[in-house]
Amino acid sequence: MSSGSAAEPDLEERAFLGLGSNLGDRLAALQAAVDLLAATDGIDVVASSRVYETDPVGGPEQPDYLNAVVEIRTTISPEDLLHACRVVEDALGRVRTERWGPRTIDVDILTIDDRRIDEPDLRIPHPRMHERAFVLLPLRELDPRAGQGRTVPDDAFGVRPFAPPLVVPR
Ligand code: GSY
Repeated sequence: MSSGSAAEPDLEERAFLGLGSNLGDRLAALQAAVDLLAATDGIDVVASSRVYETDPVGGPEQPDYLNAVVEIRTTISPEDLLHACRVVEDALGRVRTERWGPRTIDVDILTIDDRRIDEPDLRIPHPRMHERAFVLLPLRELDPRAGQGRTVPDDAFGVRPFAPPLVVPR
């Protein structure tokens, strides 16, 4: 949802968010996250990758994930964007227990234009995005230059197309 006056438009930035779910109705959770993000002031969701089913990476034994990446335009600060992602996670019933444990929904900021941020709670670009095929493969559908020159570790674990792109509300 856009905000800002016609006289003085807010500066828009292009960002990519990684979505993941491995509990409950995983596809419904990813779509609900897109809908809630799109309903947030200062965030326009413009595109979604396909949805992939992926073997879990790290943590305890846990169910397979569904992962996707969405592209947004945003006029809010990185800190407010992080807050918005957490509001969406909370609204969809995410319980924060184990760090690498299963979750109903995960919304991670991957990049915001060329920004580099290194705060304890907010590291942009996401520090592990280039090591994770479940992030890099869907991201490259939307931004073919992402992780250029790096080998996608797609043989390290399974990343399988599962569903078409999530519906982007207009
Ligand atoms: O990093 C987000 C949560 N997560 C995932 C994930 O989204 N997909 C896969 N395949 N493995 C994961 N391990 C963690 S933690």
